[in-house]
Amino acid sequence: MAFGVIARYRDRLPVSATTPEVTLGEGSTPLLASTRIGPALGLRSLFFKAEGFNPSGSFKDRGMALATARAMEAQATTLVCASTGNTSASAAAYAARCGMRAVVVLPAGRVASGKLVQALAHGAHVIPVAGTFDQALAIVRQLGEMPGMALVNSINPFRLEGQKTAAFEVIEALGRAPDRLFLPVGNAGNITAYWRGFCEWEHAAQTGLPRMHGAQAAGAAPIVRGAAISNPRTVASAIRIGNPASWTTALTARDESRGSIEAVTDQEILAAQRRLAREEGLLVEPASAAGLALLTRMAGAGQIEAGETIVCVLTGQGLKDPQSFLRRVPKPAPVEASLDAVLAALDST
Ligand code: AN7
Repeated sequence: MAFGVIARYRDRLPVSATTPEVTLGEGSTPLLASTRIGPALGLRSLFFKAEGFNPSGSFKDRGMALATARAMEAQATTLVCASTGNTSASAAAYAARCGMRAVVVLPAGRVASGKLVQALAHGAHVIPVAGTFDQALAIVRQLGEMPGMALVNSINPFRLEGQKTAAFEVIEALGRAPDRLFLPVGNAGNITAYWRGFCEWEHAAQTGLPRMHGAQAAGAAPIVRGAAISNPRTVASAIRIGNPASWTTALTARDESRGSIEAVTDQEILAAQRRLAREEGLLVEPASAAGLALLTRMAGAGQIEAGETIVCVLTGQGLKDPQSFLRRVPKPAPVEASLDAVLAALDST
């Protein structure tokens, strides 16, 4: 059976007979029916697209497979990117897989520890800069012009082409497009890619179109405010972005779909993250819970019909950012190794 996004969707992607079939087994992630949150919100058909199941633990792998394949085909030797963490983890993995070099430029001290470990473990050249993600992106835009270099941020058109396959999978799982799709928005590539995927499939097979709902963190919500932010702040480090590269196409997705892009507070994000872990068994990083945070608010305000089919995209794995938990949940203290001590500890929790 074909696996990986290039093999599965070859006829819908910009590949030729000579494009190498680069894969780490990305895509084919589960669309899980909500067992507890949906009913609690009064929604009968809520689903989670669990993108943390991708090989490097985030949706970035879909686009990275294709971007890496096309970079190899163009005889590039080095993948280069700026990143809040997940793009660098993914680029590092695919570069290692293909015998290429990865150069990742990161906002110093602002990348979750698991993601940094991934980039280092895969042998990427990690260069932290004293600045924001947006500043790092400005630098790699220039680096990417140099000989042998392939820029693999979502400015690279093959990234979004690969990422649109997630929309294809959602349609295949449901038999049609959902009524609404919720997802976090950072650099705004993913909302652009999903909308493209839904539109392409609708055009070919009349599968319908969802309303697209993007969530930005309140301290990093340039699209909601209508102005770039020089010093974005949020606990959701993955979407700590002040000047999104795909800003215009995100507005198109919002407006053409009659959707919305709204800000959610860190408190709402962390509450949604906690609920996913405790009520659904799904551990995601804070940014990945932003879509559910927005859905929770809209459902509470009576803006969603009970029978609508809703998909929330959970973009990345929770183990990437252990600090975001450990700051809030104290580690339990050890007790004596006896049944009595364990029972006493159980009583006191
Ligand atoms: C878990 O890795 O921008 O709106 O440099 O890691 O397409 O940017 C990550 C973004 C959502 C936002 N959820 O997606 C990077 C980076 C997670 C993410 C987003 C990111 P875009």
